[in-house]
Amino acid sequence: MASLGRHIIVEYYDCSPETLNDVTRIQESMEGAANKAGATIINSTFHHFSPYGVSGVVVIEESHLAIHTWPEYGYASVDLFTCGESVDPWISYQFLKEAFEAAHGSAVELKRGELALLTRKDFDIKQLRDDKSTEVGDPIRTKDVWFTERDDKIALSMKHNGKLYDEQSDFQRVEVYNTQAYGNMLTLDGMVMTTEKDEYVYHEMITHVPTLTHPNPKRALIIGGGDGGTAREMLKHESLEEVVMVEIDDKVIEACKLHLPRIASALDNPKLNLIVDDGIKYVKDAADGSFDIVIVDSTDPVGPAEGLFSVAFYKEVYRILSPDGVMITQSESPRFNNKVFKEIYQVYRSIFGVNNVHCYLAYIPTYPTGMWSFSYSSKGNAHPIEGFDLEKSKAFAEANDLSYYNEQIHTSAFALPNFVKKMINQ
Ligand code: SPD
Repeated sequence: MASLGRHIIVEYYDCSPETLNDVTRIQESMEGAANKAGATIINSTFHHFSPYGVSGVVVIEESHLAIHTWPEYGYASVDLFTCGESVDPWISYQFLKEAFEAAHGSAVELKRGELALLTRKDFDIKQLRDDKSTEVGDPIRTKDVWFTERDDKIALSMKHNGKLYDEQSDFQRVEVYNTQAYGNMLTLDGMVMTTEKDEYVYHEMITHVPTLTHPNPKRALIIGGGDGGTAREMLKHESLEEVVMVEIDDKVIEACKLHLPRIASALDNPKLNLIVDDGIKYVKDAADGSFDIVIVDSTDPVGPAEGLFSVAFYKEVYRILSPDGVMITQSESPRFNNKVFKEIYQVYRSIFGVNNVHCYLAYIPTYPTGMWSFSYSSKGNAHPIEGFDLEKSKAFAEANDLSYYNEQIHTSAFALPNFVKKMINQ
């Protein structure tokens, strides 16, 4: 052996973009490549980047295998670094070429630690280790596969055990991950929509704030909300005579019924009028004054939800609200989505009037920055705090055993930090 290690620097071209964007498959392939070459895996860690790309490392007893992928170019760069005679990195090279369906690849082998250039130092191993670590046992194997949602400044990662659902619908990429900390999680185009463990915050706050404020709500409309959480909360209000939900993407409904059944539990409730269609069109065709509450439970303002953040759409919502009607929207994170946040409040005020638009906050750990905002806009005089019936709200929260919402949360949610007030000139 003329060197301590062999390092193959690899380029794979014209690979399958889908494979290169699938963190679970990449991890399995890299671990498979290590096993096939005769290596012993110690640990591995893999990240998926939003909107696409995967990075990861497999640490082996004989050194490491590392990867970074650019699905948009069908390109992967890989380092295969092994020490010792028993592992052949070229076996890994061939294995990965097939796994990534690469049309062609190129590789350069470097000798690392050429023995001719090294001088062996004598030292007593006992001086470097404590007594316990001199006992050689089985290596501890850990596995880290991460989903990451990020923009260019902030990232949020969650470790997961794999993907349960992955479909490209006509509108967006619909995925469900089994996360280790938050249970099953729905993502749309790589953005976290809801998780089993913290969904209640969003769904209780988007629903009960307007429904317990409006003096006498009878008809409610949910635009979006395909996971079913908002509908589930809405149906807890027995005084409502009609709840209509219009979701554009039946794949979202399918994914949630299959893998987030507690959130989707109301989707088959006969009291819910579930329509799979374009919410913008539905609102445009609805009669004047036909709903007391309209909840816009949208994704972020990219892709299919973009139109749900437009002036024209909000004007139509205003038109279909009854005289005391209330519109609620999820209005993004003041810190993370600051531009959209400021803009939409200007738009709401131009339509509903400066004094009829209120922002309230809730804390959702799996959304970027954890601080999430909702807008409350009333067509009439239904003020969210003045004259608010605390007793009714308390009784409702208790009777339904709610996890986040109560009468104190209702009123305190409208207390805004100064930086948020400033952003919306309040
Ligand atoms: N970035 C997260 C925005 C999520 C808004 N909608 C969530 C849908 C839950 N019903």
